[in-house]
Amino acid sequence: MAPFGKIYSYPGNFRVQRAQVVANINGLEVEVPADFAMESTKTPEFLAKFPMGKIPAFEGADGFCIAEGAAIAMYLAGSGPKAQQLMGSVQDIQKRARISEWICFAETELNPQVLPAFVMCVLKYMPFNEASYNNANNNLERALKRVDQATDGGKKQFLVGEELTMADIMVSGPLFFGQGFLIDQKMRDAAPGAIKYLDNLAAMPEFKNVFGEIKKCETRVAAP
Ligand SMILES: N[C@@H](CCC(=O)N[C@@H](CS)C(=O)NCC(=O)O)C(=O)O
Repeated sequence: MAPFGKIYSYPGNFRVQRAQVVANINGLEVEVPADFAMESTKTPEFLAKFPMGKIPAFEGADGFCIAEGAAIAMYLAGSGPKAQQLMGSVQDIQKRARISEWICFAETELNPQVLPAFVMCVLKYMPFNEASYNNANNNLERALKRVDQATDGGKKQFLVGEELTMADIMVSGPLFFGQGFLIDQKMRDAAPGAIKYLDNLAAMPEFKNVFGEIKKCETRVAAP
């Protein structure tokens, strides 16, 4: 298989893991170089390709460069034989819109709720702010209930239609990640259908091969 491209990132980044799930489904060889160093994102060479200086950042074997985790995953989804399954067919504009709705949901209703606790309480890069912590957790609980409802209490295996799409891949990434430190037993008990849906996805080889065993915390991280 000829390499399709590289994604620059530190290891264990759920935005990259989602893209790897998509690449594998489409049979695309995408490398995540092990020698990546965060400092390299501020070099003139990196900034020339990725002006925000952030990761994940994708560089194609053909020279095409694109940033933003969701855009990278969507580019990989559209670049192989499973494009229609993952993104919906161009004829079925409503299905495509529904998949886009869930992609936007993941990026705006899940990622920003999961990350504050990680940055403030796990990495401790930012000072703890109780209001932001509580606000993010309340919004995350609300979003989990939305997933619970959309999957009919975990009875539906996929969010859109009867097969795996980008909706499931994008939504599950931050929730798999969040279960390790924030989505604790109490939060899981409030949205059991959403958790059943996630457990079903996690057992699929497409996810298991990339995310491995999903870690689940008993109690959420708190103020340091
Ligand atoms: N909107 C971007 C955000 C990416 C992001 O915030 N990346 C962080 C690491 S997780 C980063 O590169 N930070 C370096 C910086 O802010 O200079 C995406 O969804 O991909």
